[in-house]
Amino acid sequence: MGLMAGKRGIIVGVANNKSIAWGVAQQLKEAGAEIAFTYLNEALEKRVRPLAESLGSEIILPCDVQDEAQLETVFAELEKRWGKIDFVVHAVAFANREDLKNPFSQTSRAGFQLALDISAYSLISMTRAAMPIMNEGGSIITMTYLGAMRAIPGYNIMGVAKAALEASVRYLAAEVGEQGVRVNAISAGPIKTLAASGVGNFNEKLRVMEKRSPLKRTVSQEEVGKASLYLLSDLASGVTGEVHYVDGGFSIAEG
Ligand code: 0WD
Repeated sequence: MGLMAGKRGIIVGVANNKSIAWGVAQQLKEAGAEIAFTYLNEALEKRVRPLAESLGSEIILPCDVQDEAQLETVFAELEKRWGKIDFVVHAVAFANREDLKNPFSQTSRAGFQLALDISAYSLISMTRAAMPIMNEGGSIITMTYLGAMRAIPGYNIMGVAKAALEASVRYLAAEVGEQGVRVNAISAGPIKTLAASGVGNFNEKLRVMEKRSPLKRTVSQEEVGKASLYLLSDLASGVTGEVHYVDGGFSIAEG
């Protein structure tokens, strides 16, 4: 019997087989979880559907987190099919390319709103939509980055969005704890994915990790998946409101 046997939940944020969310999905499946997936649009559906089906998933739904009605439909569908759920994985983020490239003070108001809406507000709306069907002992996780804490060149508006995301984790955890639900974030080191391709100097970030992190290497989707399994399972039943680093120790080492 796996750690997640009998547990059901949803993963939002698989774009392709390089996605961090896909690393999480594989670990959860191996541990016995039943998983529903979402895709952002039809182009991504072509990639997500076969991946989801390869894990035996039967619930694969469209979900643009900016569309409140669609988000509610997703959770209504989960209620119809399953009644209750045990976990939510939030692994989405977005910022306009020019807002990542331009000097930070040039960030447009619209770009600020877009990045914060997709990357941070969506955790709030997703938690709101999920809570009515979350079992006691349920767990919600999201993905963040060190750029929330430090001014990392090229991360710019995403750093502000991740800071809002991390604060939201604490406020949500404080609110839903009474219902026996936990909310945590994983702060992952740089991993080559579709989203990462929009961040300037990304290869440089990987090289710096290899040089300066205590483990002297980068981390993998699989390693983020294993830490996610811990936070989503009963192994972490006493842990909530945390930002858990999976970065080879980079954040504690001298710069
Ligand atoms: O180095 C990295 N890759 C790190 C990523 C280090 C630390 C944290 N993270 C975070 C990201 O900021 C994000 O929150 O992990 C999360 C997952 O990102 P990922 O796995 O690196 O990237 P990717 O495979 O691209 O998945 C993110 C997906 C989007 O992909 P694209 O590239 O098409 O934007 O988020 C989804 C989309 O599928 N997404 C949305 N989903 C629903 N509604 C939306 C939206 N509006 N916008 C983007």
